Amino acid sequence: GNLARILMQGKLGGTGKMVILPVDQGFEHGPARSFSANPPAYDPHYHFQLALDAGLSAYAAPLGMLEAASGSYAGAIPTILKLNSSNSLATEKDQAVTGSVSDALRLGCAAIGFTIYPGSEYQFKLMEQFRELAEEAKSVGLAVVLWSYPRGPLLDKAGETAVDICAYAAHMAALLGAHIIKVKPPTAHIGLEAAKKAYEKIDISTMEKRIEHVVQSCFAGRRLVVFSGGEASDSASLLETIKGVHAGGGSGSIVGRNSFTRPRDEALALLSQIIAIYQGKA
Ligand code: FBP
Repeated sequence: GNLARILMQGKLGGTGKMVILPVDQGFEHGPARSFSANPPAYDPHYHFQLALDAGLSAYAAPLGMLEAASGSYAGAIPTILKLNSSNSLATEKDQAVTGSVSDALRLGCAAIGFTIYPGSEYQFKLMEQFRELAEEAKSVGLAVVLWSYPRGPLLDKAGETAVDICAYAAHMAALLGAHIIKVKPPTAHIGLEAAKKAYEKIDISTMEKRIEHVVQSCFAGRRLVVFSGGEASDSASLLETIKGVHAGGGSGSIVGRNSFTRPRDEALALLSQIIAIYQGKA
């Protein structure tokens, strides 16, 4: 059904791997931080066209972004309607519900997307909101993508990507019933004191090993786990991380800022290098 639409789309169609373009950063970080480096990116049409021309698997965005271009691009590429959003003016580690399953159906989306912040003081509310929306989405045949981003009083910046915290967040996303689980690339340190002993026997020395561990934590590899691109960085270090994701058995990448903050030609070149990694050609 709809999960297959994502897995059959674009240059990675049929490989079991995917590269997704997410453009919710305008909401999360503000328009200038997101789009001023490459002004054509202020236009919602730009992102559909970029995802299509790059041969990506899907495009994810909040309601207004999809609506503003759906007249021209409906059906051209599978879309993921992001159903909740945060913003940089907020002091809480929380998200507002900003779309519905019926919006996703009306716009012909393949999936809904949702963010939880495990560790935040709002985590249980976010999980309960997700449960309800995921149940509704599945009942009408939509796929379910969950961004699981640890955040909150217990975690400093390093703790948010610590390998044990990342694997824990990914596992909770699997338990919550997500079809596609989205986390940040894990770093080689342990965030939760109580987990230290368990990690004495787990190899977390390389990105490949850490990815393997996160994928194993998602039902022994029975779920699709994709890793985000992160803030704009140099191509070499991004590609290095993505090679680790591929080697460790990750199902793909979600690359937002590293795509649309670059001029279009550079973005297309970088995305084709990323796709080549997942095709096993790099
Ligand atoms: P990027 O590739 O730009 O990191 O996009 C992935 C993403 O999950 C976006 O969907 C989201 O807006 C952003 O990262 C959130 O990042 P952060 O929580 O670090 O501000």
